[in-house]
Amino acid sequence: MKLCLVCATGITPFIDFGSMPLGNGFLLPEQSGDEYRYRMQVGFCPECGMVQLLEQPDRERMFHDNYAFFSGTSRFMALHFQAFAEQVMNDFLPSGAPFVVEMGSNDGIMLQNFKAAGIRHLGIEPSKNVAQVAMDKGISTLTEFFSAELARRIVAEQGQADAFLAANVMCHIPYIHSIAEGISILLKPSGVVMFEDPYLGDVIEKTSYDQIYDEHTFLFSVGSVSNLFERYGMEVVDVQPQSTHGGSMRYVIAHRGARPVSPNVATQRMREERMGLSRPETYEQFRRNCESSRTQLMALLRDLKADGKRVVGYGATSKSTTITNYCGITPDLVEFISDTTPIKQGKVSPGAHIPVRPYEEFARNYPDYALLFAWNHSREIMEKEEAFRKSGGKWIVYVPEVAILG
Ligand code: DWN
Ligand code: SAH
Ligand code: ZN
Repeated sequence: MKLCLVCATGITPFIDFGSMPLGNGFLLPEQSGDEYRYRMQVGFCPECGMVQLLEQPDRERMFHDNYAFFSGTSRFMALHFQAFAEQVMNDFLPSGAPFVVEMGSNDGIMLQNFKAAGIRHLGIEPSKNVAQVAMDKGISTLTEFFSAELARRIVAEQGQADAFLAANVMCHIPYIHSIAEGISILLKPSGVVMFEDPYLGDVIEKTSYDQIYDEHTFLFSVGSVSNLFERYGMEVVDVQPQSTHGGSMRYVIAHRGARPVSPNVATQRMREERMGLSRPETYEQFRRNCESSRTQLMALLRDLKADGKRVVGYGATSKSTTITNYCGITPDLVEFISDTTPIKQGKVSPGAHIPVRPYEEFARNYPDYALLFAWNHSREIMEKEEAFRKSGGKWIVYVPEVAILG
């Protein structure tokens, strides 16, 4: 039996995806013979409420010198992080010379705003290629994995932080105790932690099971996050739902007693109870919903193929690795996946080996249908792709339900 990564209670899986490749493991066609795989199973801890992967690849397999995801590929996300940074600067930073630390700073999409405002900052980003983009913009970055040990070193060399920020990375880290301890060491007594990640409640409500892949160790809720940080003398003082990544939650955390606790925290915890997030049956139902979503999507793709229609994927997301492998989508059903990220182009998708091609190939010869793998960016993409729709092109989506838009 596997043990909960937070409280060491024995847990059993509620969904087993079987053998899976790396979510971001795009590979050259000639490398597709010996692809790395691991067993992807998800469990719910009845004791502390944490939803988590039971097994995961080593961190160096996922985050390295050729990491495939560059945060700056979405213009809307750049605006989102600009607003996030403004909130931190306006509402949380003390006057004087504050110090802001961000974990998982990637290409500097968030910290560039602090740099522009002349605020002392430090990014911690182990994937060297994306960190290099940030450093080229003049953003101070350490190319290391954050941990309690690194926190001690930062305090010794640069002092404690007024704000510790993290977006879409806290939920990526199985050695979460070292992270929470590190934050408690690094944060000034009056400091604030703000992080956001895809929200368990949205995943359950929308059957967005593609948020489950190797990098996503945890699916957080206010209940499970509160429990985790309480162990380190901290508390959740506010929660703010976000529309990004298909529904996320921003958690505001401080040393216990340092800041007033917003009523939003208790309200959201009550909602979580009503959604059934602490009941095992909720996760059994989720598994059935995933199975039914898969059946519907495959029936649709097979019908379109039988009708001789061309279907192309839009956005070679990490999430799409879960969809293509769990559903069994092959290159005869989806011709290629269009993506604007140079490092993904010319490669094939993990496991399913669907070619990834530059965006221009999509625009040059529109398919009949575009399967929207980057559904979390649908507003941004729909705005850009008016011409596709006007030409008669239709979108296929699968969150919250399998549907054709057009
Ligand atoms: O949690 C994570 C989030 C922040 O980013 C990481 N573990 C990995 C990654 O997840 P993802 O790959 O599912 O993220 P996105 O943001 O959904 O990826 C969008 C993909 O689509 C990128 O490869 C860029 C591409 N894209 C595009 O081709 N045209 C994106 C947009 C907006 C576009 O217009
Ligand atoms: N914050 C960005 C990037 C999210 S992708 C955004 O929201 O768009 C997750 C990032 O976290 C990757 O760049 C990865 O290299 C980094 N990461 C993974 N483990 C980490 C750790 N222990 N410490 C710091 N960064 C880490
Ligand atoms: Zn637990």
